[in-house]
Amino acid sequence: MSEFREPNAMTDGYAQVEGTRWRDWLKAEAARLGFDRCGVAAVQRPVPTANRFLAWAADGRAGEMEYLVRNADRRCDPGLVVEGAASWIVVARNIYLGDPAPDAAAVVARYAWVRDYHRWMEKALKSLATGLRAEVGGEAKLRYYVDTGPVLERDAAARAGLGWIGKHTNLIAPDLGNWLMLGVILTDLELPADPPMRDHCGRCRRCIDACPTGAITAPYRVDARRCISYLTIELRGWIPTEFRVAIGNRLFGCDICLEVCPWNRFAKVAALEGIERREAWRRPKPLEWLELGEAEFRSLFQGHPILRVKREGLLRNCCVVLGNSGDPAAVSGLARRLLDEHESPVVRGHAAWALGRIGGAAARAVLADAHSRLSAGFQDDPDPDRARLKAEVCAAASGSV
Ligand code: B12
Ligand code: SF4
Ligand code: SF4
Repeated sequence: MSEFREPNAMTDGYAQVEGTRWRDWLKAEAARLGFDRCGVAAVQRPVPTANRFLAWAADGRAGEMEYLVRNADRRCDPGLVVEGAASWIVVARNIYLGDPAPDAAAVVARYAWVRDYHRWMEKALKSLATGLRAEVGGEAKLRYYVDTGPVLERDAAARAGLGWIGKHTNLIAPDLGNWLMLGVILTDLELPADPPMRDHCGRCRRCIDACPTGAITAPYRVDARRCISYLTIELRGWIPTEFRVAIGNRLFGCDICLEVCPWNRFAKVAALEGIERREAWRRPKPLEWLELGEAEFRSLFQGHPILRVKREGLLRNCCVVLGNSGDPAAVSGLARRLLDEHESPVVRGHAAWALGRIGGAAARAVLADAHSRLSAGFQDDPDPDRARLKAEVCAAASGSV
């Protein structure tokens, strides 16, 4: 909207009235679309926390999430994403549905109990952007993202006054806690900004102390390579052995640092009307999921976040959780995976590790069988996954896991 940039007192006054009207419309419409929070921040170029992001990326803390580093310049400068970018519109949706079953064999992160948030949040954001375009009656540029763009969503959310960034690096709203998913619209419209909120973490460090892998290496700093969420969702292939025990019963994602945050005493159970959810995933069944074939996997998780890890990733994670359970009832299922020559070496290798952890005569017999089948050509298999599988079996069979 070019008239917004006229250095003219009359026009500027008009723009402010219009901007306020649009912002009010936005908040009401966002609420109607089901969002629990909506706020506006002025775009700054580069974003004031650019150096934090660049240092994080330069340290290698993004691990294999190379896409975060590849477009670092755009992440730090919204003007490279939308020409003439002037405002962030940020929305948040509460996804809290209560807690996992206390006696569950495994835990799936809460956000994955509901249909993939990218889909329904993007749909609602598209409606919000389309409505705003009609409201302003102009050629406004409006680009919306839910994880899908080169933008720092938490940074924008904090500056738009939705809450503050806690030491666990997630956004906390004082009256809702930290169970919020975010989405943003980046626009060239100049909208009046909301005031940012101050940090209320104080001297608390519960999240840092609770993290089982030491991934929160300092307040407000997460090393993704150590984070269970990264290890069980983003990382393809082999989970580094040093983290497998610490993963415990976390089958997909991790909520530990979020769970311990005292601000969740204000969390409210979300209505999430019209959004499909899987209450059964409060109590996931890793032994049953270990038996899933490709087609069954796709049909069970279609439209849900777990689809992202593909069958190989899910079965790999099931093996780790079952190994950590120490439950001898898991031996036969793990043995089937390990001895199946058509199974992926990654799943077979993690099954071997799990059998090594469970121990006992039955597990040792399976490992000895696998070892003798695989030991031919043990030293120099040219395929790195097969070579790794053999090494995992060898380590598990010799009792060194
Ligand atoms: C990559 C990524 C991850 C990685 C890395 C996480 C991380 N901490 O960086 C992994 C896979 C580990 C991950 C895990 C999770 N993620 Co994630 N993830 C992302 C993604 C795609 C990019 C984040 C990023 O750029 N990280 C790099 C770091 C450097 O940036 P940053 O943490 O955002 O920090 C910036 C600002 O916050 C600011 N800042 C940070 N600290 C401080 C401190 C002070 C004092 C100040 C002033 C500023 C400041 O500076 C930084 C640079 O601008 C975002 C979506 C998006 N595009 O933003 C979702 C996102 C951050 N993830 C989200 C969620 C829900 C999770 C999980 C809870 C999922 C789960 N249950 O398993 C965990 C939480 C783990 C944790 N403790 O962070 C939500 C967070 C919602 C919220 N309430 O904050 C997001 C926003 C997705 C969404 N659309 O809702 N995630
Ligand atoms: S999500 Fe889990 S592993 Fe990652 S920082 Fe939080 S507690 Fe640590
Ligand atoms: S647990 Fe404590 S330090 Fe961590 S984010 Fe919550 S209030 Fe802040």
